Amino acid sequence: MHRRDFVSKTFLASATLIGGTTIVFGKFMPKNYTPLLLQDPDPFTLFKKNKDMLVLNDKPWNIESRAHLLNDKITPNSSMFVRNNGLLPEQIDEDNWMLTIDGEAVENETTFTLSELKSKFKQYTYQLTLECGGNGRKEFNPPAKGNQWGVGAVHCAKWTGVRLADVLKVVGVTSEAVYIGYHAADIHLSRTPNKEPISRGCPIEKAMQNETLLAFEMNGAPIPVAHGFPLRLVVGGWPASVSGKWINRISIRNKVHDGEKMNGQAYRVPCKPVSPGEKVADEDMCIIESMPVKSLITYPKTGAMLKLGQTLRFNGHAWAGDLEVEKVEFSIDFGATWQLCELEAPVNKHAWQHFSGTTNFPTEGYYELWARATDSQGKSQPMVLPGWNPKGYLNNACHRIALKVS
Ligand SMILES: Nc1nc2c(c(=O)[nH]1)N[C@H]1C(S)=C(S)[C@@H](COP(=O)(O)O)O[C@H]1N2
Ligand SMILES: [Mo]
Repeated sequence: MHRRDFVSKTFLASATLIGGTTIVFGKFMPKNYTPLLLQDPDPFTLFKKNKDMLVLNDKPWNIESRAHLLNDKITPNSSMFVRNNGLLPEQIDEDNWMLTIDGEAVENETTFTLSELKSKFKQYTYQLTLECGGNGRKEFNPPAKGNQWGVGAVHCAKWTGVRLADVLKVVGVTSEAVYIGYHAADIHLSRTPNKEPISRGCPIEKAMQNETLLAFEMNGAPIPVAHGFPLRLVVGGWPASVSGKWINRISIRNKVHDGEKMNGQAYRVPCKPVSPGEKVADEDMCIIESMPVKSLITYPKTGAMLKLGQTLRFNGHAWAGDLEVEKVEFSIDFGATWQLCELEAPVNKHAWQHFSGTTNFPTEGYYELWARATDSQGKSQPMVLPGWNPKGYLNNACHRIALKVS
């Protein structure tokens, strides 16, 4: 099985460790033997994920996080959702990893080794919010095909790498440059050679932003395999599909990149609002760029039981794509009245912001806590569902949790 191959090649080629534990008699292990623990690993063990996460699909792996698992200010690997369009790369050789910069609008096509990237350019660390364009898809009606994400396809980890802009300046970008497109080492589900699972990108202006990184570390350690080891493009605030994992080539294009999942209906929404269920022609669909304002209550967990008279202190995160979040409000009366939360500034551009608040409950019974964020242009989250679209993207409805006071 391919997954097994991947596991044995990646984890066992040189190491005598399983998940950080030494295989004591590893040197006596037969050459092509796969330890029992790794023969059919569950995804939680394989990817070191919290067991409360939800596996939506195993081929490709799609694993969703949950609001209460995202309470940390910096999301740890154990709580990060995984979204793969294809199969994981089968062989990852960090020492010989290359990144080629090519395309119609490159001055000098250049190939860098990973160690050249690390040594030739200044390194930066940013916390960057990555949300899948389809986060919240499961609420749309009529339903949209695709992974039925609830609220957990978002994370904000700390990425370290070099600025894509610094690399592009060295290779040279002609005045024709419009877009960049990434290419990666993952494998198409059909296993057709040269067919890519996904190859997306962004306009050259976004690529040139200070925070757009070619990252090789996440949260101070090598990037976990599922999240793009050994090299990932990280583009905060835009659909996470722009942040290519396992990248080995970036093309500087003289037109909008036309790689896999850039065309047709993928990662696009109707340019003008449509009625639910309506068919929309490809030419009337527009590429999703900056993600809309959104918030998530990460504490307490929905279903929390409170004592009457107890003051609840709650908290969460809010983000707004390329913009900042200006305010977060909460309601315990189904939106009849709203109060302001405390809101922290982002640690850097495109990092989510933390909100918190306290509230008391007048009597025993069932309550809901709702949160609503507003961006720096005055746009707020919709209460329930935003505009229906054929592929179920951009659901930024208010997050709500259930509470019982007794
Ligand atoms: N090479 C490659 N990059 C990829 C993908 C992929 O399938 N292959 N999936 C994209 C999508 S759709 C999302 S939402 C994010 C998910 O990132 P994560 O798995 O680190 O959470 O990665 C993006 N980058
Ligand atoms: Mo995605």
